[in-house]
Amino acid sequence: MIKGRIIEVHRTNYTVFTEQGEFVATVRGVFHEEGDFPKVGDYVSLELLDDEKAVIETVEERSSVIKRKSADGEGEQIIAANVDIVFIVMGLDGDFNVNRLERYLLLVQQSGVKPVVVLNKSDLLKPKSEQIAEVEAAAGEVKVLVVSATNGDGMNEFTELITNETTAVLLGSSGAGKSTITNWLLEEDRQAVKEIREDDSRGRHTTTSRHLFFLPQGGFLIDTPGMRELGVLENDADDEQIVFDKIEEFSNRCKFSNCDHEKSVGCAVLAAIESGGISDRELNNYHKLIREREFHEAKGSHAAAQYRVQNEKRQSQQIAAAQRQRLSRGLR
Ligand SMILES: Nc1nc2c(ncn2[C@@H]2O[C@H](COP(=O)(O)OP(=O)(O)O)[C@@H](O)[C@H]2O)c(=O)[nH]1
Ligand SMILES: [Mg+2]
Ligand SMILES: [Zn+2]
Repeated sequence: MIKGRIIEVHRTNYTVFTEQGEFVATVRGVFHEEGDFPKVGDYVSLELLDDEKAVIETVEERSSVIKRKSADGEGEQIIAANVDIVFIVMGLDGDFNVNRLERYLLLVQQSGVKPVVVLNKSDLLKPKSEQIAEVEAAAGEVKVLVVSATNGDGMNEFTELITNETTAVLLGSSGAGKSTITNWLLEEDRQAVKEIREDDSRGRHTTTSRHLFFLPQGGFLIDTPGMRELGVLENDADDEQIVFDKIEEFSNRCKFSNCDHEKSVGCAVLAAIESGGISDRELNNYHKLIREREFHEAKGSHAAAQYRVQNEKRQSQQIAAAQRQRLSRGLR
């Protein structure tokens, strides 16, 4: 049995980083409640099956969790585990919305984790002092950074808040610039950033899942998709994404975590269709979206695999050693 940390949660399995590299892992049938299942950022013990596959046996007690209420207001959904700091990212463009920011602040403070407000895209508009004053008033004691993830302005202050042992999470609506910040911190274009729609400043949901990265300067960073993290719908919301989120919420309550929502027993999605909570058309769109996303993810991981091969020699072993060192420290 070895220890590892969850890098990514997929529909039916998990990517886990260990001192022996990355593994694709499933879970044993010992997990019952949704909240017991491994989440991004969790430290786990796993049994290796071969040099790629593993089974997760236990999840270590979490030092903190960032969670949101489900869209129906009943359940809770864990966004990330073992988090030290949350950067709430908001664009100084059409994304600017102080009420939404306040909801994010509340969510992070309720988790007992330190929030920092990041006003991004300072290059785009001359940040009006009244915008900043408004945000500072809403933030109270909470630190407010004004940055540009594209030209790096203010980003030093950002990196100073992340040490070797820090696990940081980026929250904020789609298009705020979270993936651009991630790429800036990674010093390479690992996260896809998509062209913004001109009418409403929204990005187009290019980040499809939460992912934990090792930062070259030390520490961990979790990028999140611009989902409606608070279960509260925003203005100008993307219909497709709303339907997607809605069905994902139902699917959290399916009996089996690898439910296909097509014919499986105990499927909460099919039950919602029966009761009229989801329409057939919405479900068809959902399946289509899942296929598209899986296709893009597969393409992405293929490119990533090629990238790794090409860089194997170039990649300094020092970085790997430093990562292992940090990880084992994190794992005690
Ligand atoms: N001008 C400007 N554009 C930015 C900045 N940060 C991000 N963007 C753009 O905003 C859009 C959405 O960025 P992305 O990182 O995908 O946002 P995410 O949805 O929060 O991950 C992209 O077109 C980025 O190029 C910034 O600091 N300045
Ligand atoms: Mg993104
Ligand atoms: Zn189902």
